[in-house]
Amino acid sequence: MTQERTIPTLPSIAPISREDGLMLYEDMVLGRFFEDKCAEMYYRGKMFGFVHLYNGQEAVSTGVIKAMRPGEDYVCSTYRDHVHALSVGVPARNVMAELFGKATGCSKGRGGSMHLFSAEYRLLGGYAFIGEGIPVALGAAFQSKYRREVMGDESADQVTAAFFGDGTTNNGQFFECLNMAALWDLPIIFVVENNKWAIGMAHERATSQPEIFKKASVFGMPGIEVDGMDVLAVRTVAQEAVARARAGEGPTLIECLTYRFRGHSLADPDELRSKAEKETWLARDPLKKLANHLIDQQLVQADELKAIEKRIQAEVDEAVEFAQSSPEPDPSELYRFVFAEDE
Ligand SMILES: Cc1ncc(C[n+]2csc(CCOP(=O)(O)OP(=O)(O)O)c2C)c(N)n1
Ligand SMILES: [Mg+2]
Repeated sequence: MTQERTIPTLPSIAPISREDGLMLYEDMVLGRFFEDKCAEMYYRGKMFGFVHLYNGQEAVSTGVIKAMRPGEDYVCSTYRDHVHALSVGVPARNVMAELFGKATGCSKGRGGSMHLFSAEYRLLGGYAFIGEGIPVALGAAFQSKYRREVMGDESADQVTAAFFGDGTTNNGQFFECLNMAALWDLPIIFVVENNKWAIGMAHERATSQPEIFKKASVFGMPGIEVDGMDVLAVRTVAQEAVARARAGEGPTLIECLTYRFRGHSLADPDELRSKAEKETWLARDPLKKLANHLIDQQLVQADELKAIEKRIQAEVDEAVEFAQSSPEPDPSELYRFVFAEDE
């Protein structure tokens, strides 16, 4: 078992409304059920290629993206991208179809699991190379600022969120982009999903300073650590960072302490992590944490949450039917979408 860090707790969590609580729960359930369905399809031999699931990390995607203006603001992901795509609003059926390589997929069947993209929902992509998305996100943040300040476009107040893992923070792009974002006060949030592992490499064995949020300070940027299993805590921190970015006050680094409940990818037998470590984190399941909180606060009743789960399961099942019955991309269109087309 790798060394445990003390989980930070926010001094006061902003009260949540019933409406927001249900919205956050629904988004996390969608992420979880979607990924469980992917695992089922993969192990039944229906889905191929590398598939990296997000189970356990849902509070990060939901907490950050739902604090933004999903579909208007920009989100940049990694190869672990299904749930980010769902949180920004890409319909589950178009994400699932992409995983089946179908023409109805959000990347038109050209991308697959690691390359989800949606111009409509401003999802800047999933990326197979680690750190590859960070400069892309930086560019999106730069163009918002440029359009607003140089071209006088008042509507260009979009914020960009770049998601990436703990292991990725040892790569050069991370430091280069932190530097430029701070130098130019860009409207960007760097969201580190510290799940303690980079495939089979434990975080503390790979980095000289395991507390990643502290790396922000050398760039003069706020760095915050947050319990990445607590969606309300993530959301509170993200709301502050989004407000700062939108107000032109520059970037923030948020380190979310989280854990993946499955192996690195569906091809990983997950034999390196100890049973004790896995059990400790499974007991902190972010879905259960939010459900218990909403029930304790008497904002919802258990059967309302059950009804949401039932509805989402039907949505995920429908997504698979849609994906399976969708056509393959037409071979005559092999070279289409390599370059942008005029509308
Ligand atoms: C540039 C580059 N180097 C190496 C790899 C191989 N690789 C794939 S995943 C991974 C670990 C990344 O870990 P982390 O950033 O913590 O993300 P997580 O998988 O935990 O979400 C590595 C090294 C890669 N994809 N890209
Ligand atoms: Mg990791």
